[in-house]
Amino acid sequence: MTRRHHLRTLATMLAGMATLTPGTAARAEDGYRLWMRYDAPAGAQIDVRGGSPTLAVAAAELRHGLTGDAGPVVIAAATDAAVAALRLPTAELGPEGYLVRRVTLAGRPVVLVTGNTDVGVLYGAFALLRHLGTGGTAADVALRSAPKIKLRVLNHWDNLDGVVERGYAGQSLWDWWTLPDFKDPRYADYARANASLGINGTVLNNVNAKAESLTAPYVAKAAALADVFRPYGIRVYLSARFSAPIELGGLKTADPRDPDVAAWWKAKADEIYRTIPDFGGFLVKANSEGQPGPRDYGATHAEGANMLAAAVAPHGGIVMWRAFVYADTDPDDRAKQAYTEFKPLDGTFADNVLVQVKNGAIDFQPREPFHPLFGAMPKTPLMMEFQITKEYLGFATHLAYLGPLFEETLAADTRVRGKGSTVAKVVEGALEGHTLTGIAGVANIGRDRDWSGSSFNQANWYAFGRLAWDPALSAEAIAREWAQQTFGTDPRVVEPAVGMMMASREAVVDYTGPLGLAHLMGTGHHYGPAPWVSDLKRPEWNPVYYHRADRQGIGFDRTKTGSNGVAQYAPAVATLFADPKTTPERDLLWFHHLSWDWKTQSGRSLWEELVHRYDRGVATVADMRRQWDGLKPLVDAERWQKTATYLAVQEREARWWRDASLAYWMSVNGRALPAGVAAPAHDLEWYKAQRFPYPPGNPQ
Ligand code: GCV
Repeated sequence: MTRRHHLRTLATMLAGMATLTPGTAARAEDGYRLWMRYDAPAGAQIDVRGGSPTLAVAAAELRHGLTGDAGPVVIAAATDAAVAALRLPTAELGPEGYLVRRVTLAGRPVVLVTGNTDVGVLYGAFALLRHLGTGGTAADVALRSAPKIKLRVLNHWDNLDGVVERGYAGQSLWDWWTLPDFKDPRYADYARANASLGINGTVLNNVNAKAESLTAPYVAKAAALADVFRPYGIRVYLSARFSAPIELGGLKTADPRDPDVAAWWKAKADEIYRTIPDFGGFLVKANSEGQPGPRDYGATHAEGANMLAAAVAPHGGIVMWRAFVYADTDPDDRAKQAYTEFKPLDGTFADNVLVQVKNGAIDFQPREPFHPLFGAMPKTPLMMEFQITKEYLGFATHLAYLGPLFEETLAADTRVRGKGSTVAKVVEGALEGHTLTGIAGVANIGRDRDWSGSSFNQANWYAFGRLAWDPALSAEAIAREWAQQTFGTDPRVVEPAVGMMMASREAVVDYTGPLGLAHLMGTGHHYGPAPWVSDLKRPEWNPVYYHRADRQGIGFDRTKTGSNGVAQYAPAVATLFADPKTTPERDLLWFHHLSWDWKTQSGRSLWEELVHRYDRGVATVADMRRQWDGLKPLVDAERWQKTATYLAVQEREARWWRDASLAYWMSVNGRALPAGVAAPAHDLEWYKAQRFPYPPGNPQ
């Protein structure tokens, strides 16, 4: 880093820390402080050994969050002479791990926070605060951890005009207009929150990218953000529009095999690195949903990715190349297309390319089986892409804790190298020995005062970060530690909150698309139910493409008699998915088209089971509401009220999903509802007639 950068970083950091000023006065509980609600009076003794901006922010964080009761705390890298003399087992911590424990330093008992780098120390400081915020004490502290995945990255689908694609928490956090001059103090608080989880990268702009984000003025704006984030160990990345050499460079082509195109990207990369010396690299959505890409020129995705990779390689940069592709020209099952296109390219990507794969093969549905590409490209680092923002799970208003969704995917067994070949091991690189590894989450962050649109949405940001650090953590344990830090450690609040969270995602699955149904939402905005839609231009945009319901049955046949999508999984998994009797019931209609009379595990017919699950989903939300009502005396008024109001919206909308779906299924199968089941509130035509102009997150 140049001296100029160093000074700029320090200045930015100090400006940002204005918002960190500790205070004991009562604060509005508006959610701004996220899970970092430090109310500690001053008095902590923090001894910082070293003078980097990163150690300075670590010390500021501890001064802010610790009471004097913690006793003296020393923060220092393991290379510090006094720390090195202790001969602690720091070697296995790697470049980002931490060790926090009681030691005697220069004859004085202290809590030592250390790591091999200053960023490791910073993560240790946050781990200490988490330990104390979840009921631990300084007396018993003994923490040690290192991240299992190297790149832990947020993807912001933020447009340069401030609109966030699929964003439900207000405008983009990045005020591109006032950058680079004005560095909103929120940028530093954003960095603090991410660093507290170990998130170490952020892609600032939408994958549906504009070429302008690569122009000098916008690179300068990105550089200003990079300066704020740097002390927190966070690198900045940009989404690159593949046709930028044409749009910005005046070239006639963006063909990756054209030397002028390669030279343009190389010069562009050099220019970016002059401004942002630790720039992370590019994220690319190519030949997907209308975006330009190498296929426009008959070149492969690997040729496109490698050309960009060569441009950033001299600077240590990487390329994250998305595998989210499906084409209107390809009549094959949409769920098969990414595998068909990418698997043959295994082994042809440059060393600094990761292929970024969504958790499932369609598109972030409330439930999808794991993507068949995981395990299928052993020679290529596959980066997981989760969606933290709830495009298909009720936007910001529905309470849906995504920890169980993330956990379910990471724990899924690909069986490619025998039992235990989990998706997590693929992503960690453990299965095939990759050292370049990554995980991305599409951010749910905006300019709303509470960052994520609701208190409970913050838990999804939190859970993503914690699982990115360690995919083996349990979703429930993460929910508990989040709730303790967010609402306080009183078990009368924490336990019901955790219970609500753990039931919530399954409830959304139940009331939107039980038993493996998916993609049944409204067109474009993706708000609310519309399983009847069948008139959109591309077949795979229509919900009827996915459910295939008729008078006899329902579901997408992905076995040999259908698209044979099951064959994309390893044989041991394919065999299970090929038979409806061995397919997990949660994925039944994803893989099979079955009679409405098919007997499910409960003994109910498929039709009765569907109805049962829709009702169960609505009932779970009603129960969540009751539980939250009971917490009124124990939660601050502001956060309690907003959550209560949102839960009421969720219950109303869960009923709407259930009623509209059942009305439609009955119109298709001609069946009556089982005895005692409530009829939909309206007839099908009423549901079909609903219109929703200007919903959030859907750029017009
Ligand atoms: C950024 C889905 C979303 C799009 C998104 C796309 C993607 O189709 O609806 O808004 O575009 O996924 O992941 O590229």
